Amino acid sequence: MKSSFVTLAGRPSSGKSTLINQICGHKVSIVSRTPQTTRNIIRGVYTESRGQLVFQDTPGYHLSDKKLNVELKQITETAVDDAELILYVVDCMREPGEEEKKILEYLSAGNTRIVVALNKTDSLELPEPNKSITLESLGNFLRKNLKKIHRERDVAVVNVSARTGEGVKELLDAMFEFAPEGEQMYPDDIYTDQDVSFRISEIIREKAINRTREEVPHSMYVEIADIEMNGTPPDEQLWVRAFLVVESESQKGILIGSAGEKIRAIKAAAKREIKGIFPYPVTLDLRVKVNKNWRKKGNLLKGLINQG
Ligand SMILES: Nc1nc2c(ncn2[C@@H]2O[C@H](COP(=O)(O)OP(=O)(O)OP(=O)(O)O)[C@@H](O)[C@H]2O)c(=O)[nH]1
Ligand SMILES: [Mg+2]
Repeated sequence: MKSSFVTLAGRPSSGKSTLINQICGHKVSIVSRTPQTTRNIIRGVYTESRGQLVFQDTPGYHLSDKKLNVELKQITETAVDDAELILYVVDCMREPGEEEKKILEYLSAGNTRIVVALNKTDSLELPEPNKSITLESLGNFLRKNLKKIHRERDVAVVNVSARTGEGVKELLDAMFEFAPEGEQMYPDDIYTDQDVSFRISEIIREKAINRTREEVPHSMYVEIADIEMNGTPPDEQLWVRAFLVVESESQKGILIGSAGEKIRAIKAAAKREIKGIFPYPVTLDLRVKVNKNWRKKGNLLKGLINQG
């Protein structure tokens, strides 16, 4: 059987997490319109008759000197360096800017086989698509840059829509073609190996990101203060006490909202999703607190990005 770790790479918001979720058939990694949503290496498992692919989602590759961004770039680079197979996700609606060129430089310096997913092809059907680039010219540009080191047979380019699933079958064909023979790494029914506490914290973070704007999504992290499983099967109940942590009192005010409206909406949305994932009732106690300048605190950052 075929068996491989597949490391995703690409700019922020290119659709890496959406694609993993589409392939694995489950919500494995959180998604938002805000760039730099993913902050951890998150695994999603896809198993079928040809074999098993273990996808590793990564933070979007973003050029910035800020401490958090530097740490995120570092974990993406390490994951790419260690990769068995790379799935490089490119937003076909965006011109390849400085970041895309840096990623190409980085990817073409290694000799790992690469499958390029030209993503968001569904957007080409919008009334006013970006006319300055075509799928063909973008594909050629990427192939040309990756071919510096890679032999032609080590790069495949596939057009997909992570949102609709169009092209995902062809993408899987290309990945199974490149994947080595090996042993199955996870049982058939496992689609992710994230622990309960991390998954819950990510769901809360997604619901908060999707209800805030500008700097607030980047200024948040989630702290699970307590998590307890009470009762005995089949009457177990999960009890969670969590904090949405922000950098300032004004951000705290935004997250709480007028008369607590915003935090209640975040909590309700998070509870709905948590309920759909775990087979037991969940009680969530969610509050907001401030940790000034947390994005400059090295140990805290390392702890946050190394969970999962
Ligand atoms: N139209 C369209 N939108 C997509 C597609 N894939 C992803 N998106 C949207 O693009 C945005 C970013 O998606 P994510 O999956 O969070 O992107 P990401 O690459 O994981 O982003 P980071 O974690 O920030 O690096 C979201 O609003 C998605 O809904 C697609 O195939 N078509
Ligand atoms: Mg992501």
